[in-house]
Amino acid sequence: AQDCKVENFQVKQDFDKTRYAGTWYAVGKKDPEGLFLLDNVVAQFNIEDDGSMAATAKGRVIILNNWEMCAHMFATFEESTNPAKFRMRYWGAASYLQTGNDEHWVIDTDYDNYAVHYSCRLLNEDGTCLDSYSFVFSRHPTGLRPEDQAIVTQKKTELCLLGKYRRVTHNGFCESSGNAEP
Ligand code: DAO
Repeated sequence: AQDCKVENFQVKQDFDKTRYAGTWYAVGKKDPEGLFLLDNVVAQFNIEDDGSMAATAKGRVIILNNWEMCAHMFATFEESTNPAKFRMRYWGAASYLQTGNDEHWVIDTDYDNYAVHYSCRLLNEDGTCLDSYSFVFSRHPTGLRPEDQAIVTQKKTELCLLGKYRRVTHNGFCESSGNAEP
């Protein structure tokens, strides 16, 4: 059944944050209102000494209408009763970057190749999502393996977001030195 109600979205069963740790390349993204991260998005998930999950991320952004830079972002994750549903507090290395506190759900992952993330920022009265964003992550900067693409398409469908994603390119913008960054 496909009622698009956020509370009915299935997330990864028995999510294991230890296996999730490490580098993930965003290869697809459904943007929220007022999108922030454009492309070259790479996230590094870590398990802290206290067992909590944290992340650093880089990505190309445009701030103040016209200034392009590589944003360095930090995030901490608050656990809930569901191991795949976190609350993510995030902020930038520089004060003019975006800060926020979003849902962070791991919809599906095989830990070794692909992951589908989802965040609803605002619900409609009927329980569907008014403002969401979602990342498709790959362990491989080149993209998803063909065998993972069908699974990811199925998950996009279950999130009622099929056709709303764009490809996230990686052209080394955040790897080369000399970018404007704090
Ligand atoms: O790009 O519009 C957007 C939404 C993304 C919010 C910024 C997230 C920064 C931290 C990312 C951690 C790993 C997902």
